[in-house]
Amino acid sequence: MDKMLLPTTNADGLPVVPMNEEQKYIFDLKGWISLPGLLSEEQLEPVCAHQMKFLYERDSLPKEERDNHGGPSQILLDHPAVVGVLNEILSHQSLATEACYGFRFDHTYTSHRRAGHDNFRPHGGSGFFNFSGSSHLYQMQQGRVHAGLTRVVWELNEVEKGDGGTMFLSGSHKAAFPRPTELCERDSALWETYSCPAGSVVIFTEALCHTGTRWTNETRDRLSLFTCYNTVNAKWGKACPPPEVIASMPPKRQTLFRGVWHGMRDVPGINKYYDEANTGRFA
Ligand SMILES: O=C(O)CCC(=O)C(=O)O
Repeated sequence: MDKMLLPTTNADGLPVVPMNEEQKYIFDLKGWISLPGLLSEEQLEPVCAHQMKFLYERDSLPKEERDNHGGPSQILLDHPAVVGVLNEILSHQSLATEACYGFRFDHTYTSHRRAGHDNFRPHGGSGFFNFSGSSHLYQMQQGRVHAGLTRVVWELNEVEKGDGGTMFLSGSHKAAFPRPTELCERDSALWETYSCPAGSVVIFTEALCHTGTRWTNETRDRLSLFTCYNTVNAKWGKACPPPEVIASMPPKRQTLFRGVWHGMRDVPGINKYYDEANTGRFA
């Protein structure tokens, strides 16, 4: 793959952090990877405040901030370390330029969980064998992988061992056999998870079997964004941020919200740009 055309900086001009060889191997082997401690306290504080207002006092926010990824939370969308991973596992080279990401935003939600909240519902797996309409697919060639629908979980509060972070059946994105129910019960030794400081990211292919579980920490809530990215010409979730929110972003970040198509030849015939007529909004 010619990597020269992949963006080398994010929308704020920060250098993209490419995946190293160990990270690539772990992601392909397990189907997920964690990137601990990506945000400083100065970055984290306004993001957390924005998420809480978005959840509980939405009308108090200016219109251009009324979205999970509005206002201060837009920096999460294309954090240099996240772009580095998505460049490697998801980007479609022929739709990427230095000014335009080779992948697009799919959908997101924010989850604020107090002790006792339970989201145990294992789903997914065997994505290597899925056809493309599903989006939950995983492909690989010698030295290269493609993860279709990819989830980036931002953990905005610390997650300690036993707290109840997302759990993964590592390797199940390539599983050939149906998953036996008893191997996926909550206390199965096959589940893997993570602990991390506030401001960390966990990235996984939706082709992998995964689940939430019970949040157990009585003194610290879980506050997470579950943001999905997809191939430029495919979309799984329906939602898209309001136009005012996208309009408030720098141009390269806006390319995450372009229409869902590929095309060919030169712009505007090929989907390497964002403008108000080329948006993923349906309504
Ligand atoms: O609740 C969680 O930790 C995982 C959520 C999940 O399974 C998903 O968003 O696909």
